[in-house]
Amino acid sequence: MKKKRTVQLRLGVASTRRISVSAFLNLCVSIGLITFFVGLLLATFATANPQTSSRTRTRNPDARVYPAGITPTPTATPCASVGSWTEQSPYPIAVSGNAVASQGGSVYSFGGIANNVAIGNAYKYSPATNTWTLIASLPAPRGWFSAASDGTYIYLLGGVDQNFNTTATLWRYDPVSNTYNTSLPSYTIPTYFHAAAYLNGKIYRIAGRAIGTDFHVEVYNIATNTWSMAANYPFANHSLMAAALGSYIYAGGGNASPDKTWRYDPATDIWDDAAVADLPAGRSAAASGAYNGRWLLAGGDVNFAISTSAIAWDPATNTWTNLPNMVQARDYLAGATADRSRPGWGQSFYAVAGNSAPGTPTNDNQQYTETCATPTPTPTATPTITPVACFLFENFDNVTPPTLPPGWSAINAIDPDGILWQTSNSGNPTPPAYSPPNAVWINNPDTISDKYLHSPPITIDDLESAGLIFRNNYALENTFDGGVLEVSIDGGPFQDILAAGGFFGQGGYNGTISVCCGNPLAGRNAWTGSSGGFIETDVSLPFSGHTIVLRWRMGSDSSGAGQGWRVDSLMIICERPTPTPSATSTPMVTATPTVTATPTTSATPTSTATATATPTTTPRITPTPRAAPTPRPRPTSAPRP
Ligand SMILES: [Ca+2]
Ligand SMILES: [Ca+2]
Ligand SMILES: [Ca+2]
Repeated sequence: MKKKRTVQLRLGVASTRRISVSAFLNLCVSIGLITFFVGLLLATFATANPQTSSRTRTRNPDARVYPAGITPTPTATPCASVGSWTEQSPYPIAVSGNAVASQGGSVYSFGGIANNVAIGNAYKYSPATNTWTLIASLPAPRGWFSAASDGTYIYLLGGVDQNFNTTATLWRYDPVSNTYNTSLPSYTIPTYFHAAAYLNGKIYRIAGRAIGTDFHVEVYNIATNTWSMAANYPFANHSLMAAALGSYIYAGGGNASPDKTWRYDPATDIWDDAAVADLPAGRSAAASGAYNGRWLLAGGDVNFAISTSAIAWDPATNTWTNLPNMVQARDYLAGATADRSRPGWGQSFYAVAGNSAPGTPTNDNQQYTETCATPTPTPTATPTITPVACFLFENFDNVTPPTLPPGWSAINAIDPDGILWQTSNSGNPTPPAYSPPNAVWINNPDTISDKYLHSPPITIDDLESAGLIFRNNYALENTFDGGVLEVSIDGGPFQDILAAGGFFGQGGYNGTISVCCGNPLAGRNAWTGSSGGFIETDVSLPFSGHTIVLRWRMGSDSSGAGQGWRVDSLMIICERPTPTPSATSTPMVTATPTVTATPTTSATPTSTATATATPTTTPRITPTPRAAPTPRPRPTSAPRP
């Protein structure tokens, strides 16, 4: 039987509503200016950012550092500019063979080889401020190793130590506490020059250099804290690259058959050659990651020479495309994708450090950014954008509870009580709504359940990157019951928003659901415990060119109830490229300057946007944690308020 804590932390003070969203929706509708709405959202971001919380694991601390002065829209960049590389603030030290991962909008780089020895230095890069900051050093020096993030922690795998002894250590870095957990189990075969990736609760260590060259694939299950073997990589290989996209791990390149690529399917435990086209040229020791839905490889050794070349593989067409060349040719570097400024404003890929020649490390920080996913900027392209395509606002206030708004639907995959997601204007958890009177709500029964809330389809066209903001009030049995956000892309199966490539800017998952007692979300990161009233959750939606359906999913286990989960004041906004100067007076042309101007004004406390939209200036109250008894299990007939 499961052992449960009897006391659940409950945060008692609700955040204070600052903007009347419903009133503003009416304004938006009457004026018909989406861009004005976007301006309000920027003001909302700016005013919400100073929020602090005493809880320790609700979201990444970087979520609040986005400066309001960042201009989200690139200045007059024509859409023909598919992507470009620029040097950003240099890495603090010259290094190669470092391990890089991103989490919560920051890029983290660990260790590496400097002066021909492995080092322990580690740094965090914040794209919003273009600055590197020192973080806690590795527990011991490491080089030629790999990092992967599960959205909560960064896992560091193997590599060589200061004596070039090969290790199999698994360390877990916690960005919130800036500490390392060194008590996780090591994997079996010590390696360096391996590849690593995170997918669906598991970390993969793929091949690498060992005593000889290794072909094993070891899988760390985060929930069970155990390693197991997956199907072997098709041949022994090292200095190869990997990335997770969708439901698969992709790996390829390396020192052996350097043009070969493979797709690993965890469901079948099979490495598939044909599922991913082989590389146009042999490549090894490159930076690798998922970017804008594709597998990006940057630099490395191409045909055995240090290269500036960058390529991307598109799963939709199973083809590799040449990207613009990097600024500097580097190998034995590493990279990761992170938000440029804040969720929804697009992402960049960062290729950090690397060698300019054998044994010659550098401190480059090369940023690849695609400002426009469509390479053909015909003059008619801009006017044909339909502004409503990537726009969703829902405050759940224009219906009578328990009715859902049009386009929204609820279903229980495991239904012990017949209670579906529904609108609600009273009851627990309190407050009942962020924008009164209604929020959407689901109960947390004391038995196994799996309850879905589906959004209407949202089309994010090729010229946009999208972000989701919603208000999130959950009181779910801590670590045993929880909620997740999932997405279906173009009618495909639902997957966790993080697995699909989304990122939380703030208010992300705060725990892992226990595997003990039948919760359908067992082992997954989720919202669990109590948010202490409504918090803000921001999610980037890097699904340009796709139609998505969002799913809020509550899963509960076999005993122990909670008050439930509320979602309110939900908005999806999109970044649009600045039109070319030749574009005539379409609404977009006049609208864009408003968008770019708003962040600047909102940087000051007396922002006009804030003043217009906010009738009250009550400062947000920092919640104070206090212990309260776990809510008593309620009869199933009672939960609907
Ligand atoms: Ca292949
Ligand atoms: Ca509402
Ligand atoms: Ca439970």
